[in-house]
Amino acid sequence: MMEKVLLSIIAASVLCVVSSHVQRQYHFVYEKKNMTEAQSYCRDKYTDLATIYDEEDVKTLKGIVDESKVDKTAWIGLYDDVNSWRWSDRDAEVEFTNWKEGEPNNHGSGQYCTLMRTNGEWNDKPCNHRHKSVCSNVTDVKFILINANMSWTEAQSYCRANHTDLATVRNEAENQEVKDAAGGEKVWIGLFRDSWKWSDGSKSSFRYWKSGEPNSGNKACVAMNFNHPGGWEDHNCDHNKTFICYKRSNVTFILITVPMTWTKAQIHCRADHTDLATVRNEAENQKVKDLLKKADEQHVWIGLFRDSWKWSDESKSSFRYWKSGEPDNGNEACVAMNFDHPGGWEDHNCDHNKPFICYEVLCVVSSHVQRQYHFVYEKKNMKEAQRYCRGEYTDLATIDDKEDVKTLTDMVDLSKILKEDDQKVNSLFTTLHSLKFAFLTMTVCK
Ligand SMILES: *[C@@H]1O[C@H](CO)[C@@H](O)[C@H](O)[C@H]1NC(C)=O
Ligand SMILES: *[C@@H]1O[C@H](CO)[C@@H](O)[C@H](O)[C@H]1NC(C)=O
Ligand SMILES: *[C@@H]1O[C@H](CO)[C@@H](O)[C@H](O)[C@H]1NC(C)=O
Ligand SMILES: *[C@@H]1O[C@H](CO)[C@@H](O)[C@H](O)[C@H]1NC(C)=O
Ligand SMILES: *[C@@H]1O[C@H](CO)[C@@H](O)[C@H](O)[C@H]1NC(C)=O
Ligand SMILES: *[C@@H]1O[C@H](CO)[C@@H](O)[C@H](O)[C@H]1NC(C)=O
Ligand SMILES: [Ca+2]
Ligand SMILES: [Ca+2]
Repeated sequence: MMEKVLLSIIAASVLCVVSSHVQRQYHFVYEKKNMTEAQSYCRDKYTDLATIYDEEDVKTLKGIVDESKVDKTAWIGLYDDVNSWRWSDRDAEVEFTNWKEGEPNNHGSGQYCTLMRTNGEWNDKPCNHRHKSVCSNVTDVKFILINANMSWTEAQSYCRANHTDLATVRNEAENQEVKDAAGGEKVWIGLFRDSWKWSDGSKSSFRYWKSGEPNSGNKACVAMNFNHPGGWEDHNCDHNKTFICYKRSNVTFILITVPMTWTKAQIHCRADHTDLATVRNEAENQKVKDLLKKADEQHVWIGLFRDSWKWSDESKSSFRYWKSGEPDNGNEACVAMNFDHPGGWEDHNCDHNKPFICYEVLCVVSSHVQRQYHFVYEKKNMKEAQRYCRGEYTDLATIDDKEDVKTLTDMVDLSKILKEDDQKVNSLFTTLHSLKFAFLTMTVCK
């Protein structure tokens, strides 16, 4: 039996089950592999490549290593995500780039920000270098030169406070506009890279670089050097090295036999245990299977899910305000607000013509976008509405919280959307679905 589920607590938290207090067991593997092979091996046999949270962990590793077998260095889970370019004002794939030949080269391993050269070509540079910058200002003139030397981060704060954000360049024409605005200066633009990451997705900000490291642009993987007591070095990912895995210790799976929806199950697990079960390898899968056999259950929820709803402007807002019983149709891929039912959301056929809401960016204060909404009472289908909003304003309305819903219900002129079928306004699109029954939960002991 299929059952619709509304996911109000969403994606970002999927990987963050593991808190820094979770006990981890480190395992050295003295067989040499390159970083990707080492990663697969750790994920298969343990949990992942080692994540390191503090000096205590470094000490633990130095204590258990067999130095005669490591040949000085061993991979840990840290790596430089060299392809993670993003614009300051949006969280979306970067489409247009204008790199100088040979760039981005991450020279010296510390180049995470983008400088437009005087000829309009781009180069990655260390973010703490001081340059002039170009902001975008969506309310007035498009691009504005800031004629003071600042680090990239200072320039970003300046642009967000006084304009919209550092300049986003979406095509050749905009590149020319920014170059013109720069008036012959080298300038920061909004492109930056989210650089060092842990293989298991955890957020440890602990670093233990050997002095002078990281030091080379094309070396994106990290090894601990046990000759230099545990200091970290960047190395080529294709080198074969011994490596360190960790195992999240003592994960206990608990079977709950009370039937609930997936969302209710998730809330229950987060309240009483750690989260819905994450099944990371064959061994854990077997543990789950054994539990099911014992309890004579055939279907259980686990923590994996898909949230396929996306906002037109690709922003990541996880706020949902479905009317109860909605979304209720797999073929209805667009979302309308129903102002009869104050602001509740319904899924609708994207081809229907409805009035709609656009927004434009007023300003961005520390990544919170302030929007001005505009109701358009002329009826269009979703694609046409999207085209219209992108032409006249920024995009179809994105709604971040209840405050926004209230703003919209206060603003709407109901007399202009008279007929029953018109009391809805387009804004986002796509489908989600799921299963049911008992579920598993997971505890991670300290
Ligand atoms: C900015 O830095 C450049 C190069 O370091 C320097 O020549 C210039 O005078 C500085 N400009 C301002 C406005 O401080
Ligand atoms: C905004 O601009 C003013 C005037 O140029 C400047 O003094 C202020 O520091 C800027 N704000 C930020 C946060 O940089
Ligand atoms: C840029 O935008 C801000 C509001 O975000 C506005 O106050 C300012 O006057 C605009 N124009 C210029 C030329 O700075
Ligand atoms: C690691 O080795 C495998 C197989 O030998 C190869 O396919 C992969 O590209 C290598 N990875 C890196 C990062 O060099
Ligand atoms: C790493 O080891 C594999 C075989 O295990 C080998 O094919 C490969 O050439 C080695 N790579 C390097 C860079 O030594
Ligand atoms: C795992 O947890 C159980 C009880 O929760 C405890 O008895 C056992 O000692 C733990 N094992 C390890 C390896 O920490
Ligand atoms: Ca560079
Ligand atoms: Ca290095």
